[in-house]
Amino acid sequence: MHLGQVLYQYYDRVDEHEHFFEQLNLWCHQYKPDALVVSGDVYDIPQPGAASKEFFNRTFVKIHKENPDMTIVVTAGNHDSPSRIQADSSVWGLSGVTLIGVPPATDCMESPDGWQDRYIVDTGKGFIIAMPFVSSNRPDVLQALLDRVAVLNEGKNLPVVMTGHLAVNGGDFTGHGNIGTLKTTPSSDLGNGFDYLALGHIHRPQTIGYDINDEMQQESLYPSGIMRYSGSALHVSCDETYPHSVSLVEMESHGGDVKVTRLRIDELRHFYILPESTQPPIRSAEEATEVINDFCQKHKSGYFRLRLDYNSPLPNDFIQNIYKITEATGNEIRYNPKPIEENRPEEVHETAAPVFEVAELQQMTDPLNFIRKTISNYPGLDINQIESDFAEIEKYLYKKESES
Ligand SMILES: [Mn+2]
Repeated sequence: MHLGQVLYQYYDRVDEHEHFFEQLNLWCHQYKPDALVVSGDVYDIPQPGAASKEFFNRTFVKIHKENPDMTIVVTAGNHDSPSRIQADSSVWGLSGVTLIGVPPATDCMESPDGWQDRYIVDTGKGFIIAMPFVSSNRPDVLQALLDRVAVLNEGKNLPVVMTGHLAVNGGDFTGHGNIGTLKTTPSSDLGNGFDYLALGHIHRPQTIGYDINDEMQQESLYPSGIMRYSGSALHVSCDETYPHSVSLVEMESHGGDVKVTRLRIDELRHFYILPESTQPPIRSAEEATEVINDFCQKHKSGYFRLRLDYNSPLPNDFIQNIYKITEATGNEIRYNPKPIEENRPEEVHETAAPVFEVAELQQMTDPLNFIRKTISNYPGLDINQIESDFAEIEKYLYKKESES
């Protein structure tokens, strides 16, 4: 959900999230699902502000109150603090909302059976294994959870759902930047025994192993055992040009067919690149003003990013004009200040260091791998120092994880 996200260090997205949850709540009333499952990245940052926490509380209390028979399961993603999400778990449990932040302990496989039950929700109509983000692959743990459910499900034959927050091999990761920066997991490491693996982390809705174009259909019928990303609630960047949706999943029994209906999300603000790719890039302040004014007249809302000609840069103070124009629209039209530059001379292209921002590193599951691959572009950085810093942070996180 990425609650509390701020784009371009300037725009909060509260009204966009509100617009999304209004639709989600209506769908809950309309389709009366037995369960609502959120697979990670509740918040955009590990230490969300009071306003974001208040938003989560208000929204989920409302959804729960209006749909009291629906089980709600929410797990932490890589953007969340496992222990902070877990800290609220017992309070939410009073309202029948399962909130899971901390994954099974590193030594859980040495403990007798029973630890699994903290992660298993029996809705009476089916089982949900609520697995939060784990920084390493743990196939034995996932299989132990599935085996435990198999025992509980004996003679019942109810559908089994498991959550996961990771990038699975074979997925389409458009919108996640350089693919080399994503750590992916083979699907064979995710265990056997689920009918539906509800995946989070990748923003594009898709079923692993099936044609991505199927996403344009409203409904699909799959055999049991699918792995699917429902996709993010909101577009997170200009690169996400595909439609976003909520997956309505229907299953009769364990091992039976899985029907997926895509509920298309109406977004308050879309992302645009100006001018369109059929037009030449912008070459002057006058051209830019015209393009932006034209856009503001045609569109009530949206995020836009400019395509500029590298050889005729805009004057430095032009950005103030842009904000003047967009602010007159009452914050409905928003500006991405990182332009796309075209017609860069070859040699500049070759020597230009790829610039990455902290926000981009946060989107990666394996930022260290990305840094290793691009380190030659940053002569000022010492890879050994960075590696040892990462190791120290990882050690600290493991310690925190096992303490909670
Ligand atoms: Mn994520």
